[in-house]
Amino acid sequence: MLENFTAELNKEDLNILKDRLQKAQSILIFTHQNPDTDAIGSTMALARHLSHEGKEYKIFLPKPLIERFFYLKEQAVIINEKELERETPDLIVGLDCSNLDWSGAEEIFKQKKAAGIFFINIDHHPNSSYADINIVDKGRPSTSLILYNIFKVWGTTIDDKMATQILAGVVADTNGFINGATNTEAYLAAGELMERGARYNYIMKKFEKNDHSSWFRLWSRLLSRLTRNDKIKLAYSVVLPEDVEDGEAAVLDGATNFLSNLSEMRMAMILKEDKDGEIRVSMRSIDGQINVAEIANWFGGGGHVKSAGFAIRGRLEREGNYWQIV
Ligand SMILES: [Mn+2]
Repeated sequence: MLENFTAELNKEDLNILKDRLQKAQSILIFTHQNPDTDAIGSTMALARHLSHEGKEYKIFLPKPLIERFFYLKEQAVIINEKELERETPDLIVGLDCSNLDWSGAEEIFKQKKAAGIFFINIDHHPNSSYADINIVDKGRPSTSLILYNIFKVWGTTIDDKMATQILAGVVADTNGFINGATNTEAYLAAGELMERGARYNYIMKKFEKNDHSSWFRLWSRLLSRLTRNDKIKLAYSVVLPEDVEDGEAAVLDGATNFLSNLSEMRMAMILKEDKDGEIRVSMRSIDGQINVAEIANWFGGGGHVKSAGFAIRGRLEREGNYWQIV
């Protein structure tokens, strides 16, 4: 059914990827920092494939996996930055990560590149092509779907758990099949993955995040702080450290998606201050004219034309009707 989608992938790159995965004695997988569902879903789907193949691999995550993603995880060795420094894998695969400074361990990865370790990059963001082989397609709804198409070309076994990992990435990156990334491929692949046993209802339940009792308190604060700059048509609000119990990226993305419903504005932005003195900024282009990926890249972040983010050090302070970073 989806041959037309797999046709867009460069077969030569896929052969090199297959060959490298087969020959590697040790593989390291990484994704972007503050990983979202597509980052974890695609990472775990590749991990599951490697387990089926009897390959040895480790996964780098700058922070421990949060509870919301437990249903996607594999029994893999997960290493932190300190442990990453000591690793000397034959092959490093990055998933859903647009450039190395978004990995959470830029310097270490650059050292490994300089040491001659082979890098492969699989992603659907505007991407810096940091690797030796770059399997990047900006038109794809999710990185997990690129991986799915690679697996189909290879004839890889896709069991129900792997189908769930892949579909979770699609559901999250299409915001439940409603945002601009939603296309025919997303729907067709979702149907195929459900036939393969993906737990669609469970993914949707996890995705809706209605189980947070702190959710309403957060939303009421967010809306009370909603600020509009009518001159540049920017709507923004802020999340302070005391508003959220855990540092879930979902809070940020959900809120920015909500603000992007303000159709008379050109751009929506949420600034979220973390307890460790970092401010994470999530942006959406409402009119599609402002390229928020360019703004994010300028601040060392990443993302898409219509949806992007970055992080800076600082604190948020109210100044009259406005908020400023101090
Ligand atoms: Mn993604």
